[in-house]
Parts: sequence; C-alpha cells; structure tokens
Amino acid sequence: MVKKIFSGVQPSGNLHLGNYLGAIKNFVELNNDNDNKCIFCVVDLHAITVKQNPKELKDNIRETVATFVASGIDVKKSIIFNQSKVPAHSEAAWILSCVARMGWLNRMTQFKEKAGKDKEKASIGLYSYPILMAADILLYDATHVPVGDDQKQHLELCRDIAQKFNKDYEVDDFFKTPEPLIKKEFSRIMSLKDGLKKMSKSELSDNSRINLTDEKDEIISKIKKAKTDSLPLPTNKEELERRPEAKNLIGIYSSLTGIKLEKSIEKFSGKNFSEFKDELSNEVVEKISPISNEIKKLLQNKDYLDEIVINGCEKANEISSKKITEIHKIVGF
Ligand code: AQP
Repeated sequence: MVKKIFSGVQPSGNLHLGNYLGAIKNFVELNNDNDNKCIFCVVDLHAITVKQNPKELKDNIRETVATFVASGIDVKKSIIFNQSKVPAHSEAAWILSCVARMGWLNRMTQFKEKAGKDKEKASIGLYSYPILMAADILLYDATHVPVGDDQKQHLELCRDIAQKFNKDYEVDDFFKTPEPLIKKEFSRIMSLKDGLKKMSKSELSDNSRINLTDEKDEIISKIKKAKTDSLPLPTNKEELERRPEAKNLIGIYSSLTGIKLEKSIEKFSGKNFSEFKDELSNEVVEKISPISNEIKKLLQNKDYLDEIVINGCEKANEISSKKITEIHKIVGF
C-alpha cells in the first residue's frame, strides 16, 4: 500500500534538536522510501497563533524550507510548501471547526501549557490550532503523520473530527483516519536546562536547546552547561527512569548514534558526566554541523528556496482544491 505522509513544522524560529530527532529525521527516512508519497508543510498559519514579527516570519519560512532540504529531504520526491499560500487549509479549518466539539478542544494539554495561567489572553487561534492541523492532514488523505510525542493528542483529535464528519454527513470513509508515526523511543527531547520540560523554540534561554544552526563551539558549550545531577551515570534502565536529565542526554546520544538505549547505558555505566558529555558533544557536532552548514549555504540562494515553495504550493493547491470542492458538495454549499 502506498503510504501518504503529511507533516508540518512551524516557522517560529530556532528549529532545534528536538524538532530534528522527533520529526524531521523521520521525514527524511520516510521520504527515502520510494513507496511513500510525502508532503511536508511549513505551517505558517499555525505560527501566528502566537505573535510573530512579520520580517522574521518571512525569514523563518525560508529557513524551515532550508532545514528540510539540508536535513536530506529530496525536493524531487516530495511536496514542500507553505500553508498560507494554499487557501483550502483555512477554509477546511472553518468547516471542521463546525464539526469539532468544545469539550474535545478543552481537553488539549498543549493549549493549557502554552496559554499558561492567563487563558483569557491567549488567542482564539491558539485554542483552535488542532482543528487547523486536522484540516492540513485530512485535505491530502494522509494515511500516516510523523510527529513528535507532543502531537499525539492532536492526532487523536484529528481522527475524531474525521470520523464525526463522515458520520454526520453519512459519507463513509470520505476522510481517512490517519495513523500517527511516533518513534517508540526518544520522541520527546527535553530541555538541556530541565529534564522535565520539552526542548522548545520559544524557551527564552538559548542554552536550553541545540539549534540546528548552532556553530560547533556553541554546541560544545551548551552540552557542557547542560543540567545533570551529582551522581555518576546510571547503571540500569530503572535508575535512568528516575533521573530525567541523565535520561534525556543518554536518549539524545542513543538517538543520534542509533545505539540501543540499553547499550548506551552499559557503555557509560558509572562514568562521570564530563567524560560522557565529551562523547555526546562529538556526536551532536558530527550529525548537526553538516546540516547547519548546509542551511547557511542554502540561505544564500533565496531564489532556489522560493522556487521549491512555489512548485510545492502549485501541487498542494491542485490536490487540496479538489478535496475542498468535494467538501462543499457534501456540506451543501
Ligand atoms: N522537544 C521535542 N522533542 C521531539 N519532537 C519535538 N517536536 C517539537 N519539539 C519536540 C516535533 O517537531 C515537529 C514540529 O514542531 P512544531 O514546529 O510544529 O511546533 P512545536 O511542537 O510547538 O515546537 P516547539 O519547538 O515546542 O515550539 P514552541 O516553543 O513554539 O512550542 C512536531 O512534529 C513536534 O512534535
């Protein structure tokens, strides 16, 4: 069966190691499989759910495209485009927002986390964000959606919305219910400053994350400063589970090297953090520096990046405008 892959990344700046290990690395692997049809979207409509500087947003859209390409996504084998240039996304989001239930959205933990204590001041877009995400996916009949662990709940909501639309309008199987593709391990990379908080673009401290554009010296310095506890490295998985910072750093090491978690624990068992951090730095530099250099090179060629997006938008518009026409008929417009 041909897998139709769809996923998106927000151009909200500071793409980091978490975005890479949780999502983009997976995009590349799926894209390398010729049996898959892949669509990767720069979700700029999602980005403005929190305030963005327009000039920076424009640059970040290009930088996200450059990151896709620099990470190894083959532009000839995939569709890369930005959401705002494909009007069906906003339109489908409105129609689906009339299908989704308030109670469903009220359960979304990401909104609660991002809105914080002052929910009244959060944008409506931030609240209804998962409906737009459902529209993104359902317009392309995506069968599989590679995402980090933090998006699992939104994917479940997308499936609920698809099923309710099909049931309400008596159109069996019109919207396909997509499967999440979430790596079993290392699908949530944590902050370098707090092993219980997700590594995030918007975290104020730059030392909390490895940006995909960081220079070698910055990577080494950030890993050196990464929070740890005072004990030597854990000797077994149970101990690792109880020590969030050690768990995160060993997880990053395993994910980058492809070495099984148990083997990584064994390798560094009882050693001190400084020795482990040297090895971890080498790995991060080896894997991330080529991507970082390529991003910088690609950003010199804005015309090339813009051409990728223009071509992608044309293809995305072709597919999604057909689907939205069908939706109109079903709804009775
Ligand atoms: N820390 C993470 N570990 C693993 N995967 C992650 N992803 C994000 N952070 C981690 C995955 O990356 C993809 C793109 O994410 P996004 O750009 O849509 O937005 P996000 O999840 O809101 O990313 P951030 O970095 O956390 O941004 P802010 O700071 O704005 O909240 C998704 O597949 C996501 O799961």
